[in-house]
Amino acid sequence: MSNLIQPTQLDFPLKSWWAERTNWVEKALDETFPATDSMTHTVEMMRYCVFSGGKRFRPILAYGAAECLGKPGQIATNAACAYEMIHCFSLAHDDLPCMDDDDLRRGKPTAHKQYGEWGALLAGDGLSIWAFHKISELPEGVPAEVGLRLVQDLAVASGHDGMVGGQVIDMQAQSRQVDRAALEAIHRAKTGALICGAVRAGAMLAGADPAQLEALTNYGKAVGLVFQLTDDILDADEDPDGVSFVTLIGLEETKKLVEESTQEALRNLETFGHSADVLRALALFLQDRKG
Ligand code: GRG
Repeated sequence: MSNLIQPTQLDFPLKSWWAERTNWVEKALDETFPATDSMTHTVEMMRYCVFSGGKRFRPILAYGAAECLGKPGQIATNAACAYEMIHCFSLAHDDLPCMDDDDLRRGKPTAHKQYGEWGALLAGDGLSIWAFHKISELPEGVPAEVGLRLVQDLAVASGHDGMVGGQVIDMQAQSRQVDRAALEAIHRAKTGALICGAVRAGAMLAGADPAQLEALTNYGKAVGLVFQLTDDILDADEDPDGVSFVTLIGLEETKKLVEESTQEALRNLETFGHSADVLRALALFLQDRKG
């Protein structure tokens, strides 16, 4: 298909851009939970969940959305921290024996292997609660109504209609058959909602108008789906019988869906100029990601 937008058409320095913003969010997270001699055991455990080598993809999207609208990415730092805190809490809980029962995460002992089940639970709880404080700390000049919407959005993305709800359906699906529509619904809620929420947060902080917010929300939904589909592809060898698109529709069909959803993401950026190249580059990177 000759009209597909391909990575080579973009000349965006994604690697260095990403590395710089990773530093921004990690510095802010470090300041939020400082590693001092007198830090409590709670902070130590929360730091363990947050500083164990994640890609920081959700913060990266929040920064990208803000910059797409011509604002300095830094305005999204508190929101970026909040979405990363929710993400890290979800991983600590997901790894617990009552859910995935994993011993390793990012090559290191999972939170419960390091601190026991109560430690992983409470560190996750602490992160999920502080995320709401962090996102309510607004950069100068951002109206309080935007702050309210950010808090509500974070609750929607991570709550019963978003990540938690998706995880519940996923847990139920382990013991019953799911069809393609049900699996897509799980993916969109469990993984996609937080990814889309991060995009929307960056956009709202940058003062997106309703049309821009709608376009970026659609972009966020599409990349959220691509993220989970590519996760299914990357996990296919490790868990050949798991609840995944590769198991359900096969590798080739899953790759086709990745390509279609990537193009859907890119179509939603058509009304934006070169400032959206960062989001285009992120969508294209995601389509071919190897980790
Ligand atoms: C128990 C209240 C309560 C909530 C927990 C466990 C849970 C709800 C949700 C789990 C959601 C989950 C684990 C989704 C998986 C998403 C996913 C693909 C994670 C991997 O994300 P990456 O690749 O990870 O961005 P890194 O390591 O780079 O940060």
